[in-house]
Parts: sequence; C-alpha cells; structure tokens
Amino acid sequence: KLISIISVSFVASPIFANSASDNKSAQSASINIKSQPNIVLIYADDIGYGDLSSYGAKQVNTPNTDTLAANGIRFTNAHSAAATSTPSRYGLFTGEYPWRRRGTGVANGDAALIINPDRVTLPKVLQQMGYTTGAVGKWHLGIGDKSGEQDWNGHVTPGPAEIGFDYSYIMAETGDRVPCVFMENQRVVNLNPNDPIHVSYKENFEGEPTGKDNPELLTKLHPSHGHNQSIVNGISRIGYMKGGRSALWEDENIADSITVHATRFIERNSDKPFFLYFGTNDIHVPRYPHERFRGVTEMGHRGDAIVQFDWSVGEIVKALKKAGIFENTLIIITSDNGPVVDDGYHDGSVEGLMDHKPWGPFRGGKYSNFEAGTRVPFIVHWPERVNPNVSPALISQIDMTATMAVLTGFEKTDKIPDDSQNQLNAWLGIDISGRDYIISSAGSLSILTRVWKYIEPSSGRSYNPLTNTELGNSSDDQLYNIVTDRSEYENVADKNPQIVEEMKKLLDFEKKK
Ligand code: NG6
Ligand code: CA
Repeated sequence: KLISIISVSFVASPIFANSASDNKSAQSASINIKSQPNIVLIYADDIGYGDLSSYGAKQVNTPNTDTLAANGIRFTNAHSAAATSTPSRYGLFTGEYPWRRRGTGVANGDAALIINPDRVTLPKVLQQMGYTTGAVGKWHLGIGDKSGEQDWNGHVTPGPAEIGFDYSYIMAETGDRVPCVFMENQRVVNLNPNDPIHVSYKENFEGEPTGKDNPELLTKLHPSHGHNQSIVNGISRIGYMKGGRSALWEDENIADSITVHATRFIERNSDKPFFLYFGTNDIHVPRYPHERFRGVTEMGHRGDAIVQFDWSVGEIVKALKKAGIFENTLIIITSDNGPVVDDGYHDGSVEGLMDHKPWGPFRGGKYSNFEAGTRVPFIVHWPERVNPNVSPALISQIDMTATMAVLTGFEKTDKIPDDSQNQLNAWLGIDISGRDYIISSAGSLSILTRVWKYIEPSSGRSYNPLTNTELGNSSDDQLYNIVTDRSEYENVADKNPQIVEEMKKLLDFEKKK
C-alpha cells in the first residue's frame, strides 16, 4: 500500500536518485516462500555496529556470531526503530513507529505494559499461524496495568502473555533498574511470600542502603553517573526496592540463567514451529560478566560482555543442532540500539577501549540521531533458504512483523500497521535494495533514504559529556549524503535546499498518517 502512495507522489523525487538498484523489479520477482521455519530472534542490548568481529572488530572475538554471519546474510544498512531500548522493542513487536505514540520512551522499572493487548503483534501473528511463542531475557516494555503502583508479589498482568507470548522468562525490567528479579510467566521466580518485594521510584525505604550513602557496600561496581539508589548484590541501581531477597539475581549469572531458559524452550518445542525472542542482558550496564568471561579481553567488562553474548549465541546454536532443527530455523541476530561505553558505571570499559570502535565507521552511538544510534548489526541465518552474502539493503526492525507475517502465510496483513513493510525479499537476500526510506527516532526524527539522511532540527544539546555521545541534535536542518559521507561530518543542507525540501515533505507525509 505504502509503496504505491510513495511512487505516485515521490517517484520522480531527487531523493531517490542513485539508489543502489531498482527494487521494483526485485519486488515483482517475489519468491513464493510461504513456510514455517522456527524463528529465533537474538536481540542484543547496546551492541554497536563495530562490536562484532564479523563487523570489523579486532580486539574482541565473536566466533559463534561470526559463523552465522559467514553462513547467512550480513546486513550493512540495517536499523533499529530508535536509539534506545523501549522504543526499539515497541517498534519491533508492534510494527508501529514508536514516535507515533506517547509513553514509548525508556520505560521506568515500575512502568505498566506499554503495548495495548488489543494490538496485533509479532508474537500474536506467529501464534495465529500455529507457532509456540516464547520471550526470554530483557523485556523493557513495562508490565502490569498500574505504573508506579505495581504489586510484584502475585501474578502481574498484562504482560508478555497478553501480547502473544505463550511462555516468558524475563528480567522484570532492566539490569540497572529495580526490582532485580526474574519473572516466569509473570510471577517473580523464587519469591518467598514472607519477604515480599516493595518497589518505589520516588523514595527510599527506611533503613535500606543506597549507592549514594553507602559506597562501602558497592563490592562489584561503582556508578559513574546516576545508578546510585538501591544496592542489589554489590551494585547500586536506578530505583528503590526492599524485600524479595531469595529472588534477587546475581549479575554474573544473568547470561547463564536466561540462556538456559532459552535453550530449554527450544528443547521443549523442537517438534513444532516456535518463535523465540531472546533478549540478552549483554552488553547493557551494569556489566558484570561471569568470572569465566571476566578478563578474557583486555577491554574491561564491556569487551568481556561481548564475549559472553557470543557464548549465548553459541549455546542457542548448539541447542538447535542437538534438536536436529538447525537447518530449518531462521535465526536473526541484531541489537536494540547503538553502542555506549560509559552508560553509568566504572567498569574499565573507557580505559580498555584502545583502538576499538564500537560505532564502526559511523558517528554517534546510543541516544544519537547520527547513524551509530540505530545502524546495528543484523544477521539472517537460515541454511535451508538463505545463501551466504553481505547485503547493503536498507532494512529496519520495524518490518519484522509484516515480514514474518508474509513468510508464515498470515493473511490479515491489513491489521498490521503500514509502518511495517513486507521486506522478505530483502531479508532473505533476494532484493539488495530494501526500503526506499526509513524513519528513526532519538532526540529528533531522522529520515534516511539509500542516499540521503535528513535530521530534523531540535533544541536538544549536541553532546552528552557523561556518556561521551555526539547526540546529533542541532537547531539547523541537517542533511548528509550517506553514500559519500557515511560518517556524517559534512552537513550539506545549505547546498541542497531542494533535497531538504523533499525530505521534509516525506517526513511530514509520514507524520500525518
Ligand atoms: C538511561 C540510563 C542508562 C540506561 C538507559 C536505557 C542513567 C544515568 N542512565 O537513563 O544507564 O539504562 O537509560 O538504556 O540512569 S536502554 O538500552 O535500556 O534503552
Ligand atoms: Ca539498549
């Protein structure tokens, strides 16, 4: 639908000139592929474009991920919907751009579920097509129906089940936010009813230590900015909690715990099609990898967490092979946003960075409008269907819902938001062009074609000294030629007023939808 509107009003526009190739022909050559592979989405946290050795990293080795990249398609122009976690995940599961909806910014630890259970979602589409669906690991979409007044001591609903997951084993919120507990099918795991959990994002509970007042209790990590409230297992967090002692996680065991729950899900469901969303905690802060990974790189905890991430990938592969379903499983590996080195804890990552470039050849990082905010690794591996390749196609995670719907034969595609396009041909390596354009959100909205990138003016600051991030905000129009200047150093808006006009027009057209 979208394509036709665009081609009517914008087809002659100079913003689409010099595109990699004509994707119309690729689109009409659409393969007839309706089939039901198992689908495993490995969703890394904060892994940047340059963080994997398959994407050029030299100081850290990610052999398990690299093997999938070498035997699958490695995308070089793939984007998350936003430059932070919650909005990217919202876009991923709903197929709707997060900037269309309020309340999709980084969710607090006591936020209610931000996805309306009446929506058609990626897991619901797959459920309807007969898949068993599971969500394991980082969630960060809120849970329950009462922001700020959650009772964590019973069945917390709505949550993963209400948006389409048959099974869930999730971190209640994020690694750096209380409550620091796992929830299995929306109940806190290992909770002792005599020691109930209390959570507040407003004030501390009497007598409970904090990172701010009791730094002597920080046995594992000290905050560099923020993260100085409740202390859980020697690390201070965002928010206050008390109780739930038997349920608290140990940060060094998170990767093991979620990986085992992911592989068990695979084992249990290997005889019928399943969809596994595996959101890793790595490499988000607080980074405190298991001792078998701590020190394996010379890059501090951030490098070690990348190796731990790669270990998890290897375990998933092993489980699929053991179950005999590796060949017919579609594995997608990508990340929720770009990289950040110091996101709030002293963990040796700044000192250990050396020549490593988490952002690859791009400018910015997590939180940024510049490319490194949303241009992320993206690997598609499916031995039965996909020939190894490197693809320059412009693709976005926003398309996952529509693309998987078409792949699996879901017919009510009109229920999926227009933002989500069927890009199956691009995702399977048949079409090397991909989308005509995508919109990403960070401090501002950016619109990216295969040649041009336009960033809307905003009043935000241009640099965050705490995270050392160039945010890409400016009160001026910014236009970059992403082909000749992929690092976005030369703003050519003044030289190309007509292109700026066209890009703005297209963005306005999208906003009005
Ligand atoms: C920020 C946190 C940061 C991280 C981020 C969300 C502070 C000072 N910073 O507010 O540490 O949690 O939110 O990251 O609190 S995300 O990858 O989950 O979006
Ligand atoms: Ca993230």
